[in-house]
Amino acid sequence: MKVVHTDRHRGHAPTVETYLGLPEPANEVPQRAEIIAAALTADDGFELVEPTSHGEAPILAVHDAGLLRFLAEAWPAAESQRLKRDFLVADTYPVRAMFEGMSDSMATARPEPIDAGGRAGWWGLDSGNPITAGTYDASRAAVDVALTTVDLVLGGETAAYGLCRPPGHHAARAMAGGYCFFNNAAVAAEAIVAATGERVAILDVDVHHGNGTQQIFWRRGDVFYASLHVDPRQRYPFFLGHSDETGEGAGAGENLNLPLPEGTGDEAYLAAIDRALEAIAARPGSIVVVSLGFDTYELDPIGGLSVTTPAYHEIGRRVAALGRRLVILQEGGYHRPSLGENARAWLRGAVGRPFEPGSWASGDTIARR
Ligand code: Q9C
Ligand code: ZN
Repeated sequence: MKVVHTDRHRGHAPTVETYLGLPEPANEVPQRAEIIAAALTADDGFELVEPTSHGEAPILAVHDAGLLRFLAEAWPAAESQRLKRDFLVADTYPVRAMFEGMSDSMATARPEPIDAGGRAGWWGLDSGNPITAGTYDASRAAVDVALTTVDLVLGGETAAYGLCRPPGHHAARAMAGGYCFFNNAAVAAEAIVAATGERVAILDVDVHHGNGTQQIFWRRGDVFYASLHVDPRQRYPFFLGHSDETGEGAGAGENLNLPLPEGTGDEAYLAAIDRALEAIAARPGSIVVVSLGFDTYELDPIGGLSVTTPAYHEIGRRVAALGRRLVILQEGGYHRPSLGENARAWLRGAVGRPFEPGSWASGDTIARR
C-alpha cells in the first residue's frame, strides 16, 4: 500500500496546549506522524511517497476564503502585535447567546476582529488548539497529502493511506478547532465528487465526532457521512454528534452518527462498525474516504473508548470487505507508543494481509491480548 507522507508536518510543533485554562503538554505533536511513518517503513508491505502540490482551489471548494486568510496571517499578525508567547489561542469567542434575540446577520455579518486574540475566536472553536509559527504550512501540506492520496486511488490503487498531520475532521467550512485547521477528509471527498461525479461516503472512526465534516456536508446528498464516536456529552466536541443529527435538505438522511458510551470495547465497537458499513453499502459509489483515528485505543490519554490492536486489524478488514476503493486519511490518536502498531494492524487488515503484531517502543504487551 502506498503511504503519502512529508516532513512538512513538522512545522506544526506545539509543545503546550491549554486545557481548562492551564497549560498541559501538547497531544497533537510531530512525533505522532514520525512513529507511524517509521512503523510502516519497517514493514515491507508499505511504500512511502511524497505529496504533490494542489494549490488553494481544492481547499476553497469546502472552506471559507476568510479561514484560509486567517490561518495564513495568524502567526505573522500575532508576532507584529508582540504577543510574547510561542502559540496563539483565542481570547474571546462569538458564542451564540451573545447574539440572542438579534437577527442572524448580527452574528454572521459583524466585522471580523483585527486583534489576533479576537480574530482567533472568530475563526476558532476551542481554546485547546494552539496556532504556531509553522501551523499554516503544515496544514497546507496535510491537504496536499490527502489530495495526493485521492490521486493515487483515482489512478487505480485499490487503497492508499495519507499520513495527514495536523488532522482535519473538526475543521468546519469557516472554523478551525480540535487540533484541526483544514478538513483534509472533506477536501478529499469534494475532490473525488468533482473528479468522478459519483457519490462518496466518509467513514469517520476517530474517537471524536467529526463536527466539521458533518457541517460541511450537512445539506449535501452526494456525500454520506457516517461517524462512530464517544458520546459527545462526555467528550469533545460536546455540542454535535448525537444520533438525531441526520442532515437536512438534499442531505436529509445522509448523516449517520453512532455515539458510543465511554468505555465501549471491541465487541460493541465492531457491531457499530457493521451498522455504518451496511449504511454505506446501501448507497451508490465506489470510493470511501476513511477518517482514521487511533484515539479509540484503550490506552489513549484523551479518548475514552477501549478498542484494542487486534480489533484495528479486523476493522480494516471489514471496511475493505465493502469492496470499494479506500482513501484512508489519518486523524487523531495520542497514545504514542502504540500508534505505529495500531496503524500497521489497521492498514494490513485493509489490504488482506494477516495480523502480525510487532512490539511497541515501550515493550508493552497489552496490544497482543
Ligand atoms: N485535554 C482529534 O482527535 N480537546 N482532535 C482535548 C484534552 C480537543 C481531538 C482536551 C480534542 C480534539 C483530531
Ligand atoms: Zn479524535
